[in-house]
Amino acid sequence: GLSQGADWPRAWREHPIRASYDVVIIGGGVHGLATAYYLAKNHGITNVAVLDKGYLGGGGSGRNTAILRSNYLTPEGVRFYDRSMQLYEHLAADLNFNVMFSRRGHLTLAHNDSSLRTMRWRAEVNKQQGVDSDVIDPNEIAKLVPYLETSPNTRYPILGALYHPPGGIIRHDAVVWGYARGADANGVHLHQNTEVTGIDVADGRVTGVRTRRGRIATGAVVNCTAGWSTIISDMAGVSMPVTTSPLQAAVTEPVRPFLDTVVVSGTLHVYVSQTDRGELVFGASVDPFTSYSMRGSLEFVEGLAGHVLELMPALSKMRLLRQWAGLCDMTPDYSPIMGPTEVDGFYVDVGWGTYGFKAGPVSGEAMAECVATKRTPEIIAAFPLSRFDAGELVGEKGAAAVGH
Ligand code: PYC
Repeated sequence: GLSQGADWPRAWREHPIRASYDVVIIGGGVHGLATAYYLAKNHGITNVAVLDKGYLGGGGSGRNTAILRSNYLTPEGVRFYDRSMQLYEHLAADLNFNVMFSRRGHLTLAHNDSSLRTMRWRAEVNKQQGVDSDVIDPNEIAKLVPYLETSPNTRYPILGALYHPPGGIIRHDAVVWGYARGADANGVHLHQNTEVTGIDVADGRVTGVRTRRGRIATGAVVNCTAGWSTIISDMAGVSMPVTTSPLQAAVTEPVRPFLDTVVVSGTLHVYVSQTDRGELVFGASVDPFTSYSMRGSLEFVEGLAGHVLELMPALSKMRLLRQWAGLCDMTPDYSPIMGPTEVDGFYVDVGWGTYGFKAGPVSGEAMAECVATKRTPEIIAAFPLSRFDAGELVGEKGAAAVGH
């Protein structure tokens, strides 16, 4: 079967590395590729290179659980993620690539009074920003997810849920491939296996990037990495309040479709959705330690299985097929760090915690505008690095899918 595709054209090309580029983007995940795509498409800046030390989409973009939503806690967060949802909605048409966007509703369960209060708070903030989101009761939840254990006699009874109808899932690899293909078609160079080893700064300005394949002269560098974001920023002499923790996930064998919403339980530290192929995709909270390790653990699957069965006892016979981990760069307020830095020409789009994938399109659009116009767009104005010194935090911990 696969040999039938032998003559298919490559989705993107390989080029020799140029001696200089107008913009060098470090990190070939959805953020880096989207930034390159919008630089070319929206601003006509095409002398752009995206560098990745591995392969495109091999980091967080290929390791997340592909959930999309905009039901955040702060007005700044809600507006930002809602713009991403709008871009995701039209992404297949924009990129002429099937990204399999599936809008199916997103439920965040509340098992105690304090989570119910936070859900009500989020619902009100969401509605004020025009985002469809409301608190519903266990009867309504049971209608949406018949296999969920909604009886009041369980260890963690479900008291209600934040229901966000626009939420859903998408094929995360397709998003990466679509942006890569679109960026390539617009003239951007994509360099895989090109690890960055240094960033040259002279008189407070970026002058170039050193890689294992040689030096590139440039006046603009965008750090779109996750996991290694502090290491890259340190190369430019910019330090950031970020710690890195693994987040583990797992997928089951495929079964007939029975779950057509995304279900999240913060108390039980689990979220689950069913893919179009029928697999159940599970995730949890970040591991309780900092590490660059992307190894899965038995402890994680044991905890996950126990928690999933509290929610859906009918799944007890299902078999897990795979588990994996990705790296999450956590900031003190659980919001990203975006925009220019004290080094002229060095921009950051980092610190995504567990929210990075869903922000890919809006981040790319905003970072491209920031680099092209040298002005910070309004939609990311709340997320500068300087906010930690100024004490102007944008607290989004209460909108985390699960407790961290
Ligand atoms: O914030 O929706 C979320 C999420 C899902 C998986 C990790 N974070």
